[in-house]
Amino acid sequence: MIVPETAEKIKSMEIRGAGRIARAVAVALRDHARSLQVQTPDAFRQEMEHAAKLLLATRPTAVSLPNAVHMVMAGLNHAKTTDEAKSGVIRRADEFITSSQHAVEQIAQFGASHIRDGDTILTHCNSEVALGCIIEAHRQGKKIEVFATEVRPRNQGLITIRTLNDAGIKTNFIVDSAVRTFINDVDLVIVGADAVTVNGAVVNKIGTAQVAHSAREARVNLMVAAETYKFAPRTILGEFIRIEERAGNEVLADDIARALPYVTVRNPAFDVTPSEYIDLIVTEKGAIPPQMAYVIIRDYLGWGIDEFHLAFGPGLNGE
Ligand code: RUB
Repeated sequence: MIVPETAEKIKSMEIRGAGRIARAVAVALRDHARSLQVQTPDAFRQEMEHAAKLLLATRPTAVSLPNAVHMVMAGLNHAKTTDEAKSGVIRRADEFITSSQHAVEQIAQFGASHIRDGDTILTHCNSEVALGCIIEAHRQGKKIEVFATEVRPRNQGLITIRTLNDAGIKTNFIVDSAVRTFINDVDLVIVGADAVTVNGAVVNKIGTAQVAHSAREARVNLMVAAETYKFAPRTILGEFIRIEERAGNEVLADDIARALPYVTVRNPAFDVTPSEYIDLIVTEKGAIPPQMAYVIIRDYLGWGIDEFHLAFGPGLNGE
């Protein structure tokens, strides 16, 4: 049962944020593998693929989701018996969960080193890793202040300000459209990512591109905190990241909308910030300029590399 339940929670956003989604998916696949009572490795694989499909269909944008599924399902490779397949999946899932938690901690350390004593930071949406950097800087005794946006329509900013408040960090809560007004008071913008493409563009909560635009105009640096499993291997092949568009009633109540027949509500959940607006992407492997996204994909996301070889021949490094 855990798979349909997890899928439903991801769809409804009870489980949300790219990293948490990825870990929830790994847990669901692991527990599903544990509970399966099938006789043959083929039947086991079929059941696992069915579960993976259900999870993959929940939200289309966060690349951490297919990356996590792929890493866990790799546990099936070379398994000759059902027991081998089962233990392979369980081991891969546990490895993913542990390395994801470790990545979040590592990014907090690296990210905090880019925050100076006295900095005012602006963040948009609710990113576990972006907040990790801010909280770590505060823990190190740096005197910082934060501007956090409201994040219409789902108000993820409320989660952000609670977390910052609990950490004892001085925080200003602003509506999304006030970013331009306050950007001159800000030293650094830190956001998370749902996906990073091969050309260093970052897909994140709707409004991030506007924040980045304001930051660039005001000469304020923008740092993205993103684990390597948020990088999108298939963008090497020219694939686009699908931007989720959610129901209009998240923005406008149905009864109001019904009375406005000429009005259509558009509700994209994410937008794309081009690499020119990004100064640094902090990953658990270190901080890189966005132009180096290809290297992260090549070196740390093995999957799909065979397909790249088929498409392009040997990699740039001659492998
Ligand atoms: C969440 C969002 C977050 C990223 C990164 O969108 O855009 O900035 O997922 O989060 P939603 P994290 O609320 O629609 O899921 O750093 O926690 O992985």
